[in-house]
Amino acid sequence: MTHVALTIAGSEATGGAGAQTDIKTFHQLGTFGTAALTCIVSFDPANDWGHRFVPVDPQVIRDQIEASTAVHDVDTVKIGMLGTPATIETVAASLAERSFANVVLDPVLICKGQEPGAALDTDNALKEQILPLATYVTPNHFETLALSGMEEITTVEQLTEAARRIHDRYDVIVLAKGGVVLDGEDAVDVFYDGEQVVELRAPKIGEERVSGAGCTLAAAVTAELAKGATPLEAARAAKDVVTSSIEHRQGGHAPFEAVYQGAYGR
Ligand code: PXL
Repeated sequence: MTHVALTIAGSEATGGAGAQTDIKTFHQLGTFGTAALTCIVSFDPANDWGHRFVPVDPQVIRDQIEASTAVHDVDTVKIGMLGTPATIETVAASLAERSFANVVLDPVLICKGQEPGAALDTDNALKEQILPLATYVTPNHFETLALSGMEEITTVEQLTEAARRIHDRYDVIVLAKGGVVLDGEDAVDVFYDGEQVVELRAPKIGEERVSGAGCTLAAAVTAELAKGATPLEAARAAKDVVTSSIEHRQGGHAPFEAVYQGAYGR
């Protein structure tokens, strides 16, 4: 039987991020992908590609998670964008009702197009209700600052300190992403599981962020864990998947490009 991976995430219609990215990554890594949608994001070409955001009704989110977990034996789940405190409460309750071996959280804290006030509520709800249920978290530079409480992260040493703090505060495995934000030739991520600190490096491909890289990393970790990889093996494989997906990125009419997972392993 093919291992199943479930994502609980938002739809991003252009296929560059969110649940679409997760499903593509799951498939590319040989898992059977399933998705419960939490919100619908539609970029607005007439408004600087801002995010038009519509939450999915909480009951419908519950129904989707129920359907997916009733059909399949799911032990590994990825949490992507949740978007509102109501959605967070619903997903937290659905997670708590079941026992997943692996809950990989991509702590998407803010999204362009959301009210700043609402975003603060959402951030707090995510920290209070979802993080305690997560086993593995993949924060980007901004999210690492927010979750660690550090004032600045400009070096790999600081990124490592932040990963330690997040692990100690929330008792989760941490894969903290330096991305293009830290200076230097390499894109550095730091893995910390409470015992070992491992720096994962790959030469930077340009200095621009590519849409969907973070979603792809967390989804690849999820797929690898679903197949039985150790947390560190999953992190290493995920780094390779992201590097390949950025190398094979897809341009379009928007001012940003999007990852493409389809070349990995071919
Ligand atoms: O990359 C973060 C992200 C996650 N999920 C959804 C998104 C985005 C960014 O656009 O739209 C649904």
